[in-house]
Amino acid sequence: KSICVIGLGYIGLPTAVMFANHGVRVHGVDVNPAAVQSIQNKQLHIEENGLQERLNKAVDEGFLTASTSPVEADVFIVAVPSPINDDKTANLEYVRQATASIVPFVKEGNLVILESTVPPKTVENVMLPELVKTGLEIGKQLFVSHSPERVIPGRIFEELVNNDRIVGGIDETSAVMTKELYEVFVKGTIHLTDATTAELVKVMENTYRDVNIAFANELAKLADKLDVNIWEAIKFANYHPRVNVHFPGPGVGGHCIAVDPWFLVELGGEEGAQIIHLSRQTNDGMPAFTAQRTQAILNKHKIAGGKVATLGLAFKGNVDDMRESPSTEVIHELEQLGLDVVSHDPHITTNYHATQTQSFEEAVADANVLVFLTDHNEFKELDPTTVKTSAKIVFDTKNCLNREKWEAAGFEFHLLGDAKN
Ligand code: SAJ
Repeated sequence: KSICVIGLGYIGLPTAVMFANHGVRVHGVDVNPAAVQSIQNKQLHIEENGLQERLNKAVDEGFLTASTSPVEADVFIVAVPSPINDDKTANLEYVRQATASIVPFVKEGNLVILESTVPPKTVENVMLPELVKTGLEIGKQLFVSHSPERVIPGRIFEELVNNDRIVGGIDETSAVMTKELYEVFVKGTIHLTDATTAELVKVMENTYRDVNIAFANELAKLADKLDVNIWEAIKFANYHPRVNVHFPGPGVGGHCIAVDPWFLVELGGEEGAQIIHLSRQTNDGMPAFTAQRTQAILNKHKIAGGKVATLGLAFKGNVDDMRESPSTEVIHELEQLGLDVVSHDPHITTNYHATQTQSFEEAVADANVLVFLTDHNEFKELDPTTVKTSAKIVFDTKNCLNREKWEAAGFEFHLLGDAKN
């Protein structure tokens, strides 16, 4: 079998590499010539544990090639972005264009798989109208399915292999063909269903997480009024066998959880998706809440203006991805409050103003408060006795620091969701 993967980003590239490492001939396609060239040169344009060595193997053994236009293959896998527009409606242009781009190369007996996360009915309403242009009879001569990726950045290779997969076919043959393909490397169970159910399942999973995090964020704000540490309360609640409350933070970022729930809001309208819509608003309000808490800390110390060191720009710990990062919003809100903001991230070298970030030492040196926004291991492992900063005030928004250690080192410690300070 040969596979043509359209889109060589966070999902397409690891998937392409994985098949290539299992002896399948893979051709990767990306509209960005720089991405294609970097893959040919075995250079990574994204950071992911284990990707470099797997890419080297795939290219060196000749199983992975790349170019900016598709080639003929037995299977086409579409893994392109499906973002939202400014008005929060789904932008399916990339999915449509990627599908259109393979039409001249698709032959009888081929299988087309969509991996991108999309609003339910996208395969039916966006892909199939393009694929009928092949002149092939869908479900008889051309097979189509949705096999949503469900891997978490940072642990993609582990999860690609071990997670269960949901495969939805436009008919049973398409689903079975897709299952047989992924069995090359998937050890988890592959569950078969129809395409629309698979689309909904994937969007549901991310929405479940968003709603649950919004619940945690709401609880964090309530805890502030009660003088309770919400992290401790959540830990105790989660000892219950049927409770799994997620964790609060400075906001929800990434290209999935902060995006996909809008697909359901668009589908349901104001009436039909109220909880989902409210959760999005709660989570989107957390950067402003975080900035206000920072301001309150400075006010308490009668520091007017003031310099804030924002530590962590990535959307979550141990990744280099800034897409939809709440840190960007927090910085924006702090600047709106008239505060001077410096930033550092061990994984990112330019901030959202596209200017160079500071080193940790530079960022904290004369800051009035250190605000930790991302739970990178580098931050968790910091030895506070070596941190040289004038004001010695810390605000931990992710509960990622060891409070006792920082207090023992002479820092005043503030925690989001804990009003004790
Ligand atoms: N976050 C919280 N509190 C939590 C958990 C996360 O505030 O308790 C924040 C994170 O800091 C981050 C955001 O939420 O800003 C999203 O992070 P995440 O780790 O929850 O998820 P992603 O976006 O990295 O990956 C998700 C995963 N989906 C689920 O766990 C249901 C992953 O499996 C999907 O493949 C991925 O979305 C995707 O591509 O859709």
